Amino acid sequence: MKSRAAVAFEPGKPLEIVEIDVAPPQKGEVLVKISHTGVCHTDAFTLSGADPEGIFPVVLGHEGAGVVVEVGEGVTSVSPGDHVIPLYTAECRECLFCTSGKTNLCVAVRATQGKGLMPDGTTRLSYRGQPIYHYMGCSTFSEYTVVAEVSLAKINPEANHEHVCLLGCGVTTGIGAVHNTAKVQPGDSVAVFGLGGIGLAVIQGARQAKAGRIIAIDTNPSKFELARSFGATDCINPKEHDKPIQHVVIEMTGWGVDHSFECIGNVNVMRAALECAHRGWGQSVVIGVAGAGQEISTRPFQLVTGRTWKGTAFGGVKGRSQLPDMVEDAMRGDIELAPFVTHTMGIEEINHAFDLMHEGKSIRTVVHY
Ligand code: NAD
Ligand code: AHE
Ligand code: ZN
Repeated sequence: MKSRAAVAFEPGKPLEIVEIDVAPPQKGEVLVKISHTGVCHTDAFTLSGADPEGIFPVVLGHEGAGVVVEVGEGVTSVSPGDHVIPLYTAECRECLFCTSGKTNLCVAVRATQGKGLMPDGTTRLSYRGQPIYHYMGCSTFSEYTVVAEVSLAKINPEANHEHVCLLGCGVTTGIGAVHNTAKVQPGDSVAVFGLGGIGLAVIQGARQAKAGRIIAIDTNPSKFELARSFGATDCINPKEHDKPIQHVVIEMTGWGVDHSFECIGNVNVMRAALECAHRGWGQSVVIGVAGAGQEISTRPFQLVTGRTWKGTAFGGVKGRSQLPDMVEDAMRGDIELAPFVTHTMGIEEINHAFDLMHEGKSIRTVVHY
């Protein structure tokens, strides 16, 4: 079938809106009509060429919501008409990782997903007879996309897709990092580096966890108002200080914070986030994604003196099991999604969404078909 799609033909170039061909879903696969998709910084990261797994031409997008159109052979957990959120972290419920009880990092489709392919090693997307690669198992920048059954969370059909698409990545990642990865406890102090969709979701999660002090840090002070409304108690702009930001946080708190979160993808800030964690027990969670060849470093003494460095993917959330309940939370108002949506536009304007992100003017742009 034909589908309107925003295709990244080359790294560093604007997306092109074209009509691509989408082949029918094969065994264990599902054809989904995407209604809305958020634009996450990771889409921009891969488009920039910095992603070691970046492969072109590709249909990016991984923060979507839509409706099942057709299922392939053997698919039992969803049917045509079901409302779904595609998952870039699958949940097969059978692999070593799914059954470990320790992680959400399912490996059922991860190897082929990283190569831009469906689990059988081929692609369902093409343009003028040439294959187009899938992205993160989702490719939500196409109106119709094919996704593995294990990569779909079935959600309440009453949910507002313009909002709950953000649970496909940004908001779930931030909130999940607080509850599943850091396990923030009432009264704990928190520092959040980077106040985009991820950092603001961390702040929302920290408030849910009844954290005490929540220190929000960004070089763009226009983000502070929303950060305060989500629960930040202090907002700091590193550009207004002549000492390293970790020293500023330590001076504000005495010995540092119980938990810090890096939500930017900057390896120097990852170091600062680790080093502002409390002596003896503070932990720092890396959420931001850094480009090919970049590495983190610190003095080992920072770890010897009791700090822990952690990371999280999709906030540790098991998508098929836990995302439907998070959608219910959002419908009840226990997760706030509307304030994240600063812009909405049609797929034809998607390059503007990337411009707004790079200019620091948006939190999330939601694109509709
Ligand atoms: P975003 O661009 O919307 O937000 C980033 C924020 O960081 C901006 O507000 C920007 O002003 C701020 N910033 C930039 N440099 C800074 C600095 N030196 N000091 C302080 N603040 C600075 O991005 P986003 O969509 O919120 O994503 C954030 C990061 O999280 C990205 O790296 C993205 O790829 C990653 N991510 C990871 C996961 C995961 O599962 N681990 C999921 C989603 C996104
Ligand atoms: N492909 C990159 C890494 C990109 C990355 O770390 N992605 C995050 C999700 S970002 C969502 O916006 C993630 O979940 N990673 C775990 C996984 O399995 O992909 C690289 O460095 O190769
Ligand atoms: Zn994302």
